[in-house]
Amino acid sequence: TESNESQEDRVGYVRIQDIPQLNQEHCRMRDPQRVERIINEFVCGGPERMQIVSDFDYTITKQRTDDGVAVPSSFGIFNSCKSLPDNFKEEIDKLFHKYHPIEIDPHMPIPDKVQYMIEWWTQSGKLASGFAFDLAELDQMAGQFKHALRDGTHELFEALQRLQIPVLVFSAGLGNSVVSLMQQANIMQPNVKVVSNFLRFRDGLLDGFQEPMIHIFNKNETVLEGGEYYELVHTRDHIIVMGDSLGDADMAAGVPASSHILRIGFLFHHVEANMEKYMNAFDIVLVDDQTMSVPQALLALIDNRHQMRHPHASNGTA
Ligand code: MG7
Ligand code: MG
Repeated sequence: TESNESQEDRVGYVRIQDIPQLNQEHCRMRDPQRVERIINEFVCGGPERMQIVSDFDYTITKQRTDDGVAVPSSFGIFNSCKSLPDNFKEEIDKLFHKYHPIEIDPHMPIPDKVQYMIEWWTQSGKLASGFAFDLAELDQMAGQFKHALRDGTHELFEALQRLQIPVLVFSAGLGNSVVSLMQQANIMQPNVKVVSNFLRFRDGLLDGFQEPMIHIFNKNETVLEGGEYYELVHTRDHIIVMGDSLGDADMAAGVPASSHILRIGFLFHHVEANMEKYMNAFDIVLVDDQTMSVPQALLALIDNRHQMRHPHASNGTA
């Protein structure tokens, strides 16, 4: 019934209502028009302009598994290694009970929290010092959770690899666990880079974490500035950001203002209490969604248009 030709009438324009994954009951959007506009920018711009920035813990891994088995965080995987010194677990738990309430305190201003978080990561690194540690034990622990990735993670990473879209996995957790789990799950491909805290060894003994420290409040692209990865992606101005914590929404801070950023937030805990904040921080909020269906659907749209324009393009297997 609309008579005037607008952008929306163009052949190939994608509408939210035609993307089933975005019309599910548990998929919420504060501003669907904005999401629709960005999706069309992504589809028109093609894979060459895309990059993905994703959190790891409870974003690539599930928040809830079918068998009800709790998935440990990347720090948790390390902390449960049996060969750690007797007092380690006790001391690391003390730190957790001191600092975690500060991390989630809804009243304390962020600048005050930053100091505490730096203290926490620093003391944690000090505890992880001065004893021998065999990384094979960490591999063995991490391997137990390689099936705890969101449904569709393999397919998503396969598509990202085929389309040569860089993926930054940005974690304030323990990078060794992240890489080990992703390797054992066969998703640690050449287009994937993990920026996180990695164990450091000195004279055969553990010596805390390598620098720079990545904590929950400096987890954004500004910590990468000038680095190799930054060079690779700074011209890719179409960005999908994925995370399960509010702070994850800012992971692409530091990219040029002209960029188009689509933020996907996985909300699981205290859904009602958190809904408003998540709706404000993320463009798409997925409530208790343990799949990669939404990012997969977006990638499929980009992929399909790309195939139409370049029907003979390499499929990446050559
Ligand atoms: N987190 C931060 N630190 C630790 C630690 O030493 N042990 C454990 N178990 N957890 C820690 O992925 C980032 C999350 O990891 C937690 C130093 C924090 O709660 C943070 O949100
Ligand atoms: Mg997380």
